Amino acid sequence: MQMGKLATLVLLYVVSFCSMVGTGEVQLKTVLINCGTNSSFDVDGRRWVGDLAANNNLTLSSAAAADTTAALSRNTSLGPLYGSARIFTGGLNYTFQGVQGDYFVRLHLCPFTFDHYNANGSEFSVAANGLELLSQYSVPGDIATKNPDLLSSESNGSSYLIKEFFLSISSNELVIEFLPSKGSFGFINGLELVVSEDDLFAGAITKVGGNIVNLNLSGRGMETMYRLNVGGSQIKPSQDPDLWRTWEVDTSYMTNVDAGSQMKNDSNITYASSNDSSAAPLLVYETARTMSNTQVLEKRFNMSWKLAVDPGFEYLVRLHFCELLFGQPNQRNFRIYVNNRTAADNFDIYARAGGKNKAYHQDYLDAVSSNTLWIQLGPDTATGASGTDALLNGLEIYKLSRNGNLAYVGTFNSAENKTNNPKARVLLVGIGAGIGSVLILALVATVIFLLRKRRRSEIGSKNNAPGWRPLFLHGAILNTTTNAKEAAGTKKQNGSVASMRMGKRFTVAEIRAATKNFDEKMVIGVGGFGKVYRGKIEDGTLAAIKRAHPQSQQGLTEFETEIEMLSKLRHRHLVSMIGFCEEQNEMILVYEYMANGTLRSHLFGSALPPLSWRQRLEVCIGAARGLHYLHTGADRGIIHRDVKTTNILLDEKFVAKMSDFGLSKIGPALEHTHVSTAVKGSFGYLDPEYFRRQQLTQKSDVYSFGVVLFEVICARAVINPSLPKDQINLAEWALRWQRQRSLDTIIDPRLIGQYSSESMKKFGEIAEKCLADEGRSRPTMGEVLWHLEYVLQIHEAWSRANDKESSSLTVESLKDCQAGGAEERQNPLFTDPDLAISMRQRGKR
Ligand SMILES: *[C@@H]1O[C@H](CO)[C@@H](O)[C@H](O)[C@H]1NC(C)=O
Ligand SMILES: *[C@@H]1O[C@H](CO)[C@@H](O)[C@H](O)[C@H]1NC(C)=O
Ligand SMILES: *[C@@H]1O[C@H](CO)[C@@H](O)[C@H](O)[C@H]1NC(C)=O
Ligand SMILES: *[C@@H]1O[C@H](CO)[C@@H](O)[C@H](O)[C@H]1NC(C)=O
Ligand SMILES: *[C@@H]1O[C@H](CO)[C@@H](O)[C@H](O)[C@H]1NC(C)=O
Ligand SMILES: *[C@@H]1O[C@H](CO)[C@@H](O)[C@H](O)[C@H]1NC(C)=O
Ligand SMILES: *[C@@H]1O[C@H](CO)[C@@H](O)[C@H](O)[C@H]1NC(C)=O
Ligand SMILES: *[C@@H]1O[C@H](CO)[C@@H](O)[C@H](O)[C@H]1NC(C)=O
Ligand SMILES: *[C@@H]1O[C@H](CO)[C@@H](O)[C@H](O)[C@H]1NC(C)=O
Ligand SMILES: *[C@@H]1O[C@H](CO)[C@@H](O)[C@H](O)[C@H]1NC(C)=O
Ligand SMILES: *[C@@H]1O[C@H](CO)[C@@H](O)[C@H](O)[C@H]1NC(C)=O
Ligand SMILES: CC(=O)N[C@H]1CO[C@H](CO)[C@@H](O)[C@@H]1O
Repeated sequence: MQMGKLATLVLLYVVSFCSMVGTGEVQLKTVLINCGTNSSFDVDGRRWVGDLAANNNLTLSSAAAADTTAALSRNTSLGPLYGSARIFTGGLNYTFQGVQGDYFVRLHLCPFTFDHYNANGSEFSVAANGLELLSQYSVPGDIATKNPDLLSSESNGSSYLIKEFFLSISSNELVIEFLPSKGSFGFINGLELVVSEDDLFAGAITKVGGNIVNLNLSGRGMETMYRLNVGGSQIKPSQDPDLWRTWEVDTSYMTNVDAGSQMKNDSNITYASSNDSSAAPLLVYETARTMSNTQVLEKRFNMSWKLAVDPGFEYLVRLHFCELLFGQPNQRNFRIYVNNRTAADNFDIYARAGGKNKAYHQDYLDAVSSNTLWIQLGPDTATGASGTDALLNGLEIYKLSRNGNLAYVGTFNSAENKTNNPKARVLLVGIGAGIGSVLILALVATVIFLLRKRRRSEIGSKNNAPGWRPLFLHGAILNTTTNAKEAAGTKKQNGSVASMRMGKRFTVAEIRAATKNFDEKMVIGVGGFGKVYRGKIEDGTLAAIKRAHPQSQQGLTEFETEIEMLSKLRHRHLVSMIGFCEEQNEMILVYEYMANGTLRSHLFGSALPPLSWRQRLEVCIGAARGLHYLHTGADRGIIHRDVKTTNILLDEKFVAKMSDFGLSKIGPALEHTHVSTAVKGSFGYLDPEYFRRQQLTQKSDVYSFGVVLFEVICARAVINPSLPKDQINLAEWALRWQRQRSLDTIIDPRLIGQYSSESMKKFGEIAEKCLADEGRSRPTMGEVLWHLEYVLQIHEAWSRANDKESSSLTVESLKDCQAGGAEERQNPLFTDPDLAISMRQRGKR
């Protein structure tokens, strides 16, 4: 009561600029409040006015009389704003008259210890004109989320944060309402309102994976989650003098900083459209990041920003672009992914902005259910642009309110955890609430701290590399010195995760012993990657030991891919890995030894006895089964990318196994039909569609496998330049004969007499289908497998009738065929192969 009578304190408030709004009312353009003091000060030409200073326009609610103002008398490099605070144990309203329109509202918060108030124990909620901005919010908790180091260090002015919101105010009045949690207190150091006069977020916006919508912010609010100057340095508020925004450095949000290289403008930049000028200062567009390496495994992950967000909200993603290099369109076309979905295809900055050095921005809207938002840029090789590099200048992420709420309270809600000890409780709540909420700007007091933070986040970003790459790889390969020790350790503890997933870790000494110090006589193969040796490992087991060229960058990449793939894959028809060695700059893989070498060596060019028709069929079936597993076994499937007869290995029982996963790729995600990639593979086997469009699908493997099928029956090289022109390329040549239904003319003469023409006819049809021009007309590996098994059955029936071949078939592989066959045959679509083929042909028409 008394408090009420003490009355509404009408306090001083200074406006930096005033202008007339339509109705004749005064519109406040900038409001800068220094809380908990009556002193004012100037920074960067702007005046911050004490909330106790005598004047009008700001109304502090009555209860404020009970508040404590803290003259913190601390001298931090953070400036005078953080030298005072208003501390409240009950509700507190800051009411501003004369605010109408779009405003950035910033809450400046800097933890402290004052009297018996320790910011550690503070927790409060904030609403603006009824829109909930923060709920049960703990400043130290929020800081700790971003940087746990800070929690243990003293939170007494060493860091501060600014929570920034974008509000559309229609009522001419803004009430910012603070409410401490029960038994706790709240504080505020500064309040900042900056009007945004342009329609900063007006207009159409593309929903990721959907239609174009109009973003209507009336009645809604946004919280700035991230504002990054991509490829450049931090931009201070004073360098963005219209809206006084801070633009952070982007590196700590990149999953791989090395993936993007920085770039600067070489001439003046202008805005693409005059109404763009407030979107970002030109400084943002002067720097950019482009891809530094176009040879990475998965292009989509080339430049990736991984941003922690609160789940369950819609986010506005604003990308700032400015073409700094090319003077014409179609030089740099790329693809934009938001949370792994394509937001834009064939994005050409030059075309969209209308020229070089034109500052331009593009907005996307996406609902996010997880607590991470991925922004990824990669080349769009499908469009035939001469350049496929991607570029980004700036990135902003805004969280949109949902049902009048911007606040996110983490999952922490349990009564058990909410003890009566206010300190403990608040600390826990702080952490819980902080999990989802994100500190928009954690600026740091000292350079030392800054450096520490950067180092941390860099380490963090390495460890947070996209999940499809085994984490240890980075540590292991980048850190060879410590690995010698680790290796010894891993050897002893057999059950370690690494050894389970990866097989044994060998020392170089062991490898040298196994290969007689890399004796040339032990070499059993040479490839792009390096040499393959035969060797006896400790228990006398024979192994194939693949050693990468020491300096080969390609080797490193393929080595990583191969380990990654093989560690995921276990299949009877895939060569399995026994272990690896990475020590003293060596990259060595140890595989099971395949006694009978490559399929090719049994087809032609060697003195080895020819394979029988049945053996050839079994080998093809085994390889097909391995590929079928690759395509369908893993989550998204894997594309081998280098299917050829030298990559099909035969063990002592002539069981075929696919090998060499150095070029393999994870297949396209469900919503994509292909993976864009530079063309790799082997001539003669290369899918022409893949070559033309540079889009990799599982059907590219099917094509290569079709070539393998022809190679198996023709027993000649896929490319033989010494032959007449029309015969050089096996695929073209054999296909011509097959189309004339006279494949018999060109098959390996050593097969003659041991096959039924029925089985050969079917076999030729399968190969022909695999070589269809368009990927979608080709069968899947599963269908190929099924048809090959059918061919084997025809052959078996025929041999039984002719009693020509008795039982060269190994019992084991027969069992294998039958088991797999039964599984495939359950598919009602393919009860009869002829039916299946004719159905596909109908589908084509
Ligand atoms: C405000 O200023 C007056 C003098 O101008 C001073 O007496 C008073 O203590 C100040 N109040 C606070 C809270 O700093
Ligand atoms: C925090 O700063 C205040 C004001 O400068 C000082 O009184 C207090 O002792 C400091 N607390 C700690 C824990 O350093
Ligand atoms: C506060 O620090 C600034 C430099 O950071 C210095 O110029 C000033 O004298 C200091 N003030 C006090 C009261 O220590
Ligand atoms: C603050 O304003 C809201 C409505 O705008 C009101 O419900 C609340 O009681 C006010 N709080 C105080 C402490 O005046
Ligand atoms: C805040 O809490 C943390 C964790 O309990 C503690 O280490 C730190 O000293 C506290 N800070 C202050 C200023 O009391
Ligand atoms: C925006 O929504 C409000 C109601 O929420 C409506 O009154 C207004 O007309 C809408 N504006 C536009 C441009 O659609
Ligand atoms: C980069 O652009 C800015 C803004 O237009 C301009 O001031 C600066 O001179 C440009 N830099 C170069 C090297 O031309
Ligand atoms: C770049 O801008 C500066 C002033 O900002 C101007 O003096 C100069 O002529 C401009 N250069 C070009 C090439 O337009
Ligand atoms: C911006 O300017 C362009 C033309 O320069 C115009 O078409 C567009 O409507 C304007 N956008 C807004 C939001 O004013
Ligand atoms: C208390 O919180 C911790 C983490 O903060 C959580 O693991 C635990 O399950 C919670 N207790 C209950 C009963 O929910
Ligand atoms: C996007 O891809 C990354 C990397 O593979 C993965 O970690 C993340 O979970 C994916 N996010 C979504 C929303 O699917
Ligand atoms: C509503 C109100 O009191 N507005 C005042 C804000 O301050 C300007 C001058 O600074 C006055 O002219 C307004 O009347």
